[in-house]
Amino acid sequence: MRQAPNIIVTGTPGVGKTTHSESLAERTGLRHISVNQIVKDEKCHEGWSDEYQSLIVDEDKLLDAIEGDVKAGGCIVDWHACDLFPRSWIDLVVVLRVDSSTLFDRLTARNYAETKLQENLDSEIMEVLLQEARDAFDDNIVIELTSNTSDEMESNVDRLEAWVKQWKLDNAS
Ligand code: DAT
Repeated sequence: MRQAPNIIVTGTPGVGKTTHSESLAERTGLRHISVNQIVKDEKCHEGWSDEYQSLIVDEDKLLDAIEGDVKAGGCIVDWHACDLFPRSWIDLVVVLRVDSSTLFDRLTARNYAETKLQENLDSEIMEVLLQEARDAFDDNIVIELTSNTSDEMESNVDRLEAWVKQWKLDNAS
């Protein structure tokens, strides 16, 4: 049994996964696992895709790389995909959402190329990652939070911190 919960923070690039995960890790002592960073550091990829302008992730290698940490509990897994993680590993899935205009501004600030920017805006509008999370995990562990403003982020992190505290009380051995 885990002594601390595992949380996935997911959503379209630019919604605020890293910012939320770092803040929540600081407040709770949970460990932020930036999957992007692990893919690069542990070379869990099969090279670069020109079409998607991103690394082609080797999912088996990635799961092997994080399995030990995640099974021990207390991890915040920050990535734009969630359906590859075994259900038994995960206690809560947080799907962050933003308005299109906000996402446009954030991805433009990151110098995203036109096609990649449009694909991500479409993905957010079509709720692709929310649907993916609902298909992959029980509905009662998937929550959708908006991340347009700093105030919203603050209240999201407050809420998640309270959830972690309650999980620990409920699961104390
Ligand atoms: P992601 O990890 O999902 O790609 P991020 O955490 O790097 O996103 O955030 C992208 C940018 O948007 C970054 O400059 C911080 C800013 N940001 C994120 N969430 C925000 C929020 N709720 N309010 C204001 N700015 C936010």
